Amino acid sequence: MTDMGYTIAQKIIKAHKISGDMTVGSEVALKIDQTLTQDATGTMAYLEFETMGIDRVRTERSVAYIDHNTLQSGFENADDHRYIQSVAKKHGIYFSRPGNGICHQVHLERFGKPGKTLIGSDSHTPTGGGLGMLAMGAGGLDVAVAMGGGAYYITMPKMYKVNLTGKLNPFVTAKDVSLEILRILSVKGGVGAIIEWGGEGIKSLSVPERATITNMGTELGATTSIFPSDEITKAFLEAEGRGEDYVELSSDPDAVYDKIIDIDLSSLKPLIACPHSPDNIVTVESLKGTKVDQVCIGSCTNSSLTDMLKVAALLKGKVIDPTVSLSISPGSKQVLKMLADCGALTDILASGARLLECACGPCIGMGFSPNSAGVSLRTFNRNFEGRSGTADAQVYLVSPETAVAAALTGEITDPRILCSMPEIKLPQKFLIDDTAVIEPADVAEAANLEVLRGPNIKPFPKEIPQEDTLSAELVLKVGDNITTDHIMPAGAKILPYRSNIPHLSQFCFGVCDTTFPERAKALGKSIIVGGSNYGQGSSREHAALVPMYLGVRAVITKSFARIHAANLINAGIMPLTFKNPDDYDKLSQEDKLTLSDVFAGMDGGEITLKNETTGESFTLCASFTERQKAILKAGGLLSYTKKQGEN
Ligand code: MIC
Ligand code: SF4
Repeated sequence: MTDMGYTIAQKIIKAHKISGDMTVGSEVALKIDQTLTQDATGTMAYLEFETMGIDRVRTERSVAYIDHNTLQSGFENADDHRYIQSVAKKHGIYFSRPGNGICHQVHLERFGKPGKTLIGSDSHTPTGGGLGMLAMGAGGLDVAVAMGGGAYYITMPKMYKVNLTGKLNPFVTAKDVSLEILRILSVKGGVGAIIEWGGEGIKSLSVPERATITNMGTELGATTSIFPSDEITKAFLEAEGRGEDYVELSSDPDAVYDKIIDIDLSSLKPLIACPHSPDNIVTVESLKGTKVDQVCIGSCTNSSLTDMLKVAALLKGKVIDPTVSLSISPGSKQVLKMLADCGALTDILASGARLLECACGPCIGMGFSPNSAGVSLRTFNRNFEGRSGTADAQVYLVSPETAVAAALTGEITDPRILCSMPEIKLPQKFLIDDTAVIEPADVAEAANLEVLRGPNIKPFPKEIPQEDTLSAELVLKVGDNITTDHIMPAGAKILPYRSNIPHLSQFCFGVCDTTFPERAKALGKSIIVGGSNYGQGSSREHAALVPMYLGVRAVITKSFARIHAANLINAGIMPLTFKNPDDYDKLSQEDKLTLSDVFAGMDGGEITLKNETTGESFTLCASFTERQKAILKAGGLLSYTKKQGEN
């Protein structure tokens, strides 16, 4: 670091740094104040935590949420909920019951604190950046280690700043700001960076609006996004009865940024992300008239009280188009109760909307899948192919205002032509009711508590140490921007098996090639090749644990998304990149490959790959830290952590 001023993120990193230096690209170990898990990644994270043999979490606050797998069409999800509840009680973790809301929304309301570090086993953990937290998505194993008091390692990111000027016009929203930055930067544009939002324009954005923006920063591939903590943050925390959690936080005037982007809020129009990528952006007016079958309002991006009050006001006294199915999932019990108390819920129901529970729901394909080839407009953050549960659905991402306009007219409609925007006043005080958050047991009681496990919970797969020579077949070659939804699909049918890796493995890469699991298993040892931004999207470590179970030993790509690369290392799989990206074209599926002198190569940062089928050789980048090399040699983070404990 220089003697220049600090950005907000650099200040928090400096205050939490355990080791490492803050030069861009270096590895920094951070002390983690808070953790969160959700149920789709939580079961595995707590199984990993239990394996570490630590009695009680060592964080300031750890919370286990149940919000993803809430459709209980068999015993599996209910068993997982019961397991998480019992493990939380025993080990010092707060438990947010099913129905209490989506982890990111509830955490923002009840637990997030400016200036603190938070990691969560969910890629949208950066939602907390709306409150001035350094909040990052991570794999379950990293969260387990942090719960045990261990450091969280990040590669020191570059610092980007987005300067907002002006004010949003009616019907143009924080969601449109998120879509605008995706239009500018693309789904790869934030990789290796933290995005700080500032400028005069942020003064007109409430904390939930800021959280919409930091939430969707995940789709840029950014390490995280963050807003200053200011008077607006203070007012929000006071309204949540948590005024004492406020601290002011801003960047130094002479802070240095690697990139500065200016956005004039008053110049923005309602935007829409077209299938199948969040950066496939056009204006809503350009798609005017497109027939819509389904509209979904909710998700951790757009389910705050403000969002829902706007939706209710726009629906009031109207009935939705008879050919459209509209779902509303409020983000939390707090939001739902307040909607009910002020009568807004009645306006929503009277319009013909279907009320879903306060959970992720359709966002992760947990019900409410669109009809075949259906057009679905969603206020969510991801529209990856197949994610909705309907393989040929066309999913678009929009603001709540644009969503209502489509629900009323039956077609994509610019909301600005609807009516005038009703004035929405936020309450001075939110309704506070934490009865759905169960406190952990005290140490004495905890010692006698039993952890309740179900038959669907299978042991963690066997970790296999890397060897000095890797000879294996190229089992699968894929293109650019492969998401973790491609690698390990979710949805109502598959999600119940998140704690059963052998069962889950049948679905691996199902979107790309249904023969993959069988072929990989038969080979016993294999290599995957991908294009750029491989592993973008969800933080699910299952996208690494399942390939590990199927025998994948290395993944070679043009570039990786941050969390997935870390998850691969944690699973003992080598993430390697082509030194010359054109070498990607020299490899074909079923080629026999050899990587020799792997350990010396890791030390030197380069490994030679020989394609035995064509006879060609070329260089792969293998830049790992000492810790990462030790993890790979041990076969994964769990074995590494156990070994550390033995020493
Ligand atoms: C998602 O939005 O893709 C999820 C489901 O929340 C995931 C977590 C998971 O796969 O369980 C995420 O974003 O990390
Ligand atoms: Fe849940 Fe969707 Fe948010 Fe993921 S993106 S946490 S599935 S609401």
